[in-house]
Amino acid sequence: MAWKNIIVEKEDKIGYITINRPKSLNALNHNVLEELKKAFIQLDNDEDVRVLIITGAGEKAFVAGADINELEDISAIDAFEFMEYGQNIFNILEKLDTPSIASVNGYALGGGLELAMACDLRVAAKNAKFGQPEIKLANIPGWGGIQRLTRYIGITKAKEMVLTGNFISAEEALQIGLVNNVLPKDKVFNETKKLAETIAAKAPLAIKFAKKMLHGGLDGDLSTGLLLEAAGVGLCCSTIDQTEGVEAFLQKRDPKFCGK
Ligand code: CO8
Repeated sequence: MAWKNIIVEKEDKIGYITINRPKSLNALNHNVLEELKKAFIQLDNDEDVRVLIITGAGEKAFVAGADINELEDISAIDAFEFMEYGQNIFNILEKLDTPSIASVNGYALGGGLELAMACDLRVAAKNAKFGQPEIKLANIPGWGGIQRLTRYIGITKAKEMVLTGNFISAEEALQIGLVNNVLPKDKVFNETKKLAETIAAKAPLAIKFAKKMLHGGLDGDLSTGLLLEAAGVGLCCSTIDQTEGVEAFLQKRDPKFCGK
């Protein structure tokens, strides 16, 4: 497929998606979202890809939000449908069997933070800034920015970010649990890659079930989550990779996982 707004690459079990509109700080319009959806599904179905890394092109931004040009004069119904459309794509990303990491190389604002939060992990450059500034446009986040932010950082800080629209630094994002790591700008991509390689070396079915049980548990109550976990352990016990993992440990060698 010829991509117009994103760059899609793969190398050594890692799929890379770069949002490529640096002049607009990688703002998300309909076309970008549609391409992202196709890329997520394509790379998730690619057996050679075990982890996705998502980043933004250029020096300044991961993604500076929804493309505000598309929001001018939008009707209420079109805005509602655009929000549902984006939610659906970010839900797809969050629930992919293939884990994803956002390499946040600059601003992650509005839809940009919502995209980063739909990834499983987030690694940020020291200069990155995070915010849900929709309130400054007299509106509110609509692609999960209220729901996911509250789940990640708690009600107190989420309310502050959503009601003020203020940006927070990468260091603060680390302190409040919004990102997994903060690194100097020139190291962030390589360190994200190392993290991806660590996960890519694990058994993919165990990764898939860990994600499923985590999200299934979050959507329900504790006892349902615990039941899912127990069932997930049982499922992992049916895999060749789990037998290999245990045998390799007992034989004091590195495991060779086959993905079955
Ligand atoms: N959409 C479209 N273009 C953008 C966006 C965006 N979200 N962000 C930046 N750009 C463009 C600028 O217009 C500018 O274009 P040009 O060079 O043609 O003038 C270019 O990118 C560079 O931006 P700046 O000159 O502004 O760069 P600065 O370094 O001065 O500032 C900021 C960087 C702080 C990131 C600033 O660009 C900014 O505040 N951007 C907007 C951030 C924002 O509000 N994001 C949320 C968008 S809304 C959203 O995500 C959900 C929508 C919910 C519904 C809302 C309905 C109204």
